[in-house]
Formats: sequence, structure tokens, C-alpha cells
Amino acid sequence: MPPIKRTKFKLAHEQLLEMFYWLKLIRAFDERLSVLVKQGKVRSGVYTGIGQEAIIVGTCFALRKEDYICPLHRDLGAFLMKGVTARAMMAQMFAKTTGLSKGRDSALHSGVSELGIFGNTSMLGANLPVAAGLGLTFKMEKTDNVVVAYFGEGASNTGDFHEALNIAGVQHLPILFICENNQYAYSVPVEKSMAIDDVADRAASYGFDGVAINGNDVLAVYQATQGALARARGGDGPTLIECKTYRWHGHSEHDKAFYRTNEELAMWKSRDPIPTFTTYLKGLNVLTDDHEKEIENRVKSTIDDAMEFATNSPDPDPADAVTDLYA
Ligand SMILES: Cc1ncc(C[n+]2csc(CCOP(=O)(O)OP(=O)(O)O)c2C)c(N)n1
Repeated sequence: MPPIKRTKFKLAHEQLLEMFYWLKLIRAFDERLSVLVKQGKVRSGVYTGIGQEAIIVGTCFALRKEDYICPLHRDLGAFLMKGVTARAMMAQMFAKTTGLSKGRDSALHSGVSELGIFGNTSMLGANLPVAAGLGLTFKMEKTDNVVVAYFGEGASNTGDFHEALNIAGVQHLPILFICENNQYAYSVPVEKSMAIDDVADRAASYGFDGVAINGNDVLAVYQATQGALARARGGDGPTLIECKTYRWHGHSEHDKAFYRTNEELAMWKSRDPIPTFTTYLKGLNVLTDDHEKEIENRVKSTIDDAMEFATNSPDPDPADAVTDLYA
């Protein structure tokens, strides 16, 4: 067998192609949801992360099964990368019995403990103290598992964010705080909600490192994640990684985003993480045109299959609304 070729990031060519596949799948999944919600098939708000995929791929690609993630409303791709099937994810969006919560929630709050996914709450920033609790558990259990907690720059202005960073710093908890800074919290531009340029600077107040990186560069995200994971696993505590990015669609699919200019959107689209990575892979001769086509076909059939599965799955029985409850 020929030796496996590795890049400077110690990724084999097969792994780079896998990253490419995930970028394409997550983009296509969100794009399909954007159409399906307009057709009335999705029984949930849809908050796409189109344009932000490199953050999810670069972080989740570096994780182990035992690590936990605390994803946001925009992070459906993280569920897929942590092991939720495209079928279950689509059924979740269609509120079918085959979805993660069997049609019981608005699709965005499910967790899957066996896969290390903590379900999000609606209150922004509230997932961060929970992430700190998970990190404390890992520390007390003396495992080297890590928690990856995602949040928007808007959420970094909540009290929960600061409390979580404080306890994580004091206790040297194994947490990666991943800020998806997409420049807007709903309609509020970042400069109207923060008096500093970088969310990353906030980590210093709590005694650990924060770094601001290009969130549209999947390898930059992966590399920063690898470093932070190694520190967390080695007992050196948390890191805040601020990934600068942009969301192409509105806050949700019902938001036309009139608060921003077409020029601004066009500028960020020119920094699309997928073509950038495609060019890189083609330059390395890791990806050929045929390969690209094959991956695109695979992505399309995965999503078509998921859609068919979700469409044909049964609706929940109203009587089931009161089962599986905690008293
Ligand atoms: C504590 C709290 N305040 C306000 C809201 C309403 N809300 C939902 S999403 C959102 C914008 C969030 O912006 P950001 O944290 O930057 O994440 P993004 O949606 O941009 O990914 C707001 C204000 C909420 N859910 N929770």
C-alpha cells in the first residue's frame, strides 16, 4: 500500500476529502431546508448557518465520540457530524415520530446524550453554564473528554456567558468556547452591541487564552481547535476561539435582513469557505473534478433519501405529548 500522504496539518488526503464532504453536506442540508420551509413542509423555524459551515466542520472534525458539544440554533451540521443521521435530522425538522424528539419540540432543542450532544435552550447564553457543568463533571471523573460550547457574539453580552467563562477559568475546565461571530445578533450589528473589536479579548478577564481567527477557513478552525483540545485534555483549562464569519441568510428564513447592504453580503460571499477549500484541495491534487462531482452526487442522494424518509414517516399521536415526561 502506498504511504498515506499528509498535509502540514497532519491530515491525510482522505481526511481532507471527508472535511470537504461535510462542508458540502451541511451547506446542501441547510439550502434544502430553506426551500422546504417555504413549501410548508418544515414544522419549525429554520435558522440556517449557510456561510458558517467551516466553523462546525473545523471543530467537530477534531472531536472524539466521548466529547460533548453544546450546539446552537444554527448548528444542525454539528448534529450530523456527531453522528445523527440525515434521516433523523430531517424527520426532526418535519416534527415526525422518527425525529430526535419524536415531534415534540420546535426542532431546535433536542439533545442526544449517547452521541455527546446537549440540547440547546432558547435563552441565549444559557447553554454556556451547562457546558461548564459538563466540563466540571469530566474533570471530577478524571477523564480527558472535552466540551465544545458554541455561542454567537450576541450571546457573549449575556451574564450567563461571563459566569460560565469565570467558573471555567477558575476551575481550569476542559472547555472550548467557540464564538460564531457572524456580525449580527438578529438585526443588531456587532459594533452596536460591543465596545471592543474581538469577543476573544474577553477570555483574558477570566485567566485563559482567547484567539480571533478566520472562521471561513476550515483548516484554520481545525488547527486552532486541535491546539485548544490538546490543552484542555492535558488539564490546562479552557480556550475561547472567536471565528469571524457571516450568515448569508436572515436570522431565520422569515427574516429578509433589510438591515444590511447587498454590497456587504457580496463581499462576504466572495469569502465563501467552500470554494476556498475546493481551490486548495485541487491545488494539492487531492480533489479532482470527477471526485467533486461524485461527492456532490452523494450529498444530493443523502438529502433526497432523508427527505423521502421524513415525508413518509408518521406524524406523532397527540396522546404521546404527555409521555416521556419528568415529574
Ligand atoms: C437571552 C435571550 N435574549 C434574546 C433572545 C432572542 N434572540 C434569539 S436569537 C437572537 C440573536 C442571536 O444572536 P447571536 O447570539 O449573535 O447568534 P446568531 O443567531 O447570530 O448565530 C436573539 C436576540 C433569546 N433567545 N435569548
